[in-house]
Amino acid sequence: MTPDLFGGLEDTTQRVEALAAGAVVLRAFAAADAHALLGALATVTARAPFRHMETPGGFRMSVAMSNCGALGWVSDRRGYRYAARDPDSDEAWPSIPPCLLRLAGDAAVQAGFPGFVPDACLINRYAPGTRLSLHQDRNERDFSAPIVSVSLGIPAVFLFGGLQRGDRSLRIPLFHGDVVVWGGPARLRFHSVLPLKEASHPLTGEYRVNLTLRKAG
Ligand code: MD3
Ligand code: FE
Repeated sequence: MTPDLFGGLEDTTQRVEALAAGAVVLRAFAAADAHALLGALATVTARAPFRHMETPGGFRMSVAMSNCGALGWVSDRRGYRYAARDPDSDEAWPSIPPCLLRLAGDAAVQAGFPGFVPDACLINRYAPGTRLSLHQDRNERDFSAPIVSVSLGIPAVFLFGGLQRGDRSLRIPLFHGDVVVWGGPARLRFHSVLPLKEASHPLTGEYRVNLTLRKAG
């Protein structure tokens, strides 16, 4: 445990946990870079502010989202897709900050996916009570590339299911600094995030921020 600047204690011990074939949790892998990552993300979200997208069925998503990279994930009444421009500004998405690109590549190497160069990063912001319902990530062109996810701020419980919607799921708590790499046979597994509990973190306040780095195009 490491004392933080705010009188708390943070577990900064890096550990590798194999979750399933193709899925690896790198505990606290991003802990040392978290401050720099959040600073770089503030620059991104000043240009591409968080917004609540609409699902194709007309519901407002409770997770607030933005993107960086050549492509960004968007949802509206027309469906889910990747787009080169932010529909709110009609400008290109900000580029992926170099510290984030480096972290994602390093994490992918640790998990056995060398040469991972993401072109899209979805930024999800969760307030307490926010959830993400069961889904697969299948809008990307090439499922042979993994997805690298970085969790920052307050904790969440992630449910990791199977290849069929009704398969049983594993409950995985994700904490500040945890990085997960999902590739190979794990790439198309269903997953969801349970409603977040009220908490606060010195670097993010009442929020959890999750970054998913993808090769979308
Ligand atoms: C397993 N995000 O943005 S990250 C998403 O915590 C998403 O915000 C969640 O699911 C979040 O699509 C979960 C972990 C994650 C990301 C992609 C996956 C797990 C995955 C793709 C395949 C299997
Ligand atoms: Fe997902």
